[in-house]
Amino acid sequence: MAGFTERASARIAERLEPLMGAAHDAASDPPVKSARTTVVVGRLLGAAFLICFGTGVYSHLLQDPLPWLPMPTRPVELFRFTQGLHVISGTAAVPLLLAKLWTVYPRLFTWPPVRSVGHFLERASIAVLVGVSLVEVTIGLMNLVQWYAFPFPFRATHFALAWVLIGALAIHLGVKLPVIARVWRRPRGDRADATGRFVSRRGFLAAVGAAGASAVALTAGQSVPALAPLNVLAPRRMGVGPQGLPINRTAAQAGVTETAVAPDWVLTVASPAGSRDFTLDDLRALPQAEEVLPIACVEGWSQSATWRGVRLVDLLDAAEAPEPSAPLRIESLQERGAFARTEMPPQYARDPLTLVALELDGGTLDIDHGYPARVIAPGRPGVMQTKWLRRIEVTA
Ligand SMILES: Nc1nc2c(c(=O)[nH]1)N[C@H]1C(S)=C(S)[C@@H](COP(=O)(O)O)O[C@H]1N2
Ligand SMILES: [Mo]
Repeated sequence: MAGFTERASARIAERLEPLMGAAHDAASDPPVKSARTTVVVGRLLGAAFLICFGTGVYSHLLQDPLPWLPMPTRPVELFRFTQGLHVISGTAAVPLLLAKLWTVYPRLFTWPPVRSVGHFLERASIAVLVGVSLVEVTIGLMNLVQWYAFPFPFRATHFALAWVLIGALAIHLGVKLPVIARVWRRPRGDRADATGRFVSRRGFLAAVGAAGASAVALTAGQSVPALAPLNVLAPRRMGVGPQGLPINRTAAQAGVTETAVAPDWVLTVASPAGSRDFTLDDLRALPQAEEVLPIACVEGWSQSATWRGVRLVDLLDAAEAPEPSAPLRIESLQERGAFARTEMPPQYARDPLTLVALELDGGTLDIDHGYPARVIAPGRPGVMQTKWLRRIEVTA
């Protein structure tokens, strides 16, 4: 048996040798595949991943708050900024990741696959890093276009894999530190020889840069107003939608086309002090306030709008509810789905900018934007800006 496996592996190694030899030549020969190119692309990719990680953790803390870590409500556009950055750097990471893999791929198949324990750990961390990176950017892009063709929940998976990716990246950087240090220490002039290798390497980096820049330029307009005209790839367009604002889920998709326009609609505000129902006319009779606040979707699109309605603090006052010290429970007319119910930590509930909005940009809320009433609060992800309100509960 042992003899058989030995003979078999010897034969496989024999067959693979010419291939591996060619791969090795390819890895060491073309200047574009030099260590320097790998380090330069790796630096950018590492930066993109770190930005994605930091902004991703921030988004998770907003959506799954830790009780002892209150998140800021200002600046009102903070989440719009961090999430725009998240999606922009994730998009830029795609060409960088492909370029990085291309500069090293022959080495991913070196033979023998494992030389020592250290070598095994290095290769295992790279296998994890490559696999997880590819999955992260792929499901991230699929989420942007709302293509949920995978059998697992997006957010939990994307978040868990992000920690694996950052861990594998830390190990990878530790292992590669000598190479990275060598490249960084060498004086700039010595980094290329005089035979034009520099040009081809520069050409490669320029091509990668151009690919990254166009991927960003053609999508960033979903969150950066100045780039809006260039946005041809992102699914949501600034200014396009009912009342000039994109929609994430329509009233029809949420199954509220009838309940939202029912004549007996009321908004219930409940607290330990009791419960009160407000008709739409009741809400309109309360003092009205106007605020400019963004909808900032986790999927990367965002847009500012002028909202008008009742300040949540005024509504809670009118219902004689105590000042909230625990998360408010907010319920939508929508019956199913993850966003039918949300929780609002007290710092948003007490913030004077938080509105129960009845109007958008000077007109009655479109049914797709949450008619008759929706929440709009400063600094929160779009998914928490609950539409088609039914009930607000202050818990003790
Ligand atoms: N009830 C309910 N509210 C909701 C949603 C939803 O699916 N159901 N989608 C949320 C998401 S993900 C976003 S980004 C915003 C978008 O608001 P808009 O469609 O009015 O632009 O609404 C939020 N409010
Ligand atoms: Mo969203």
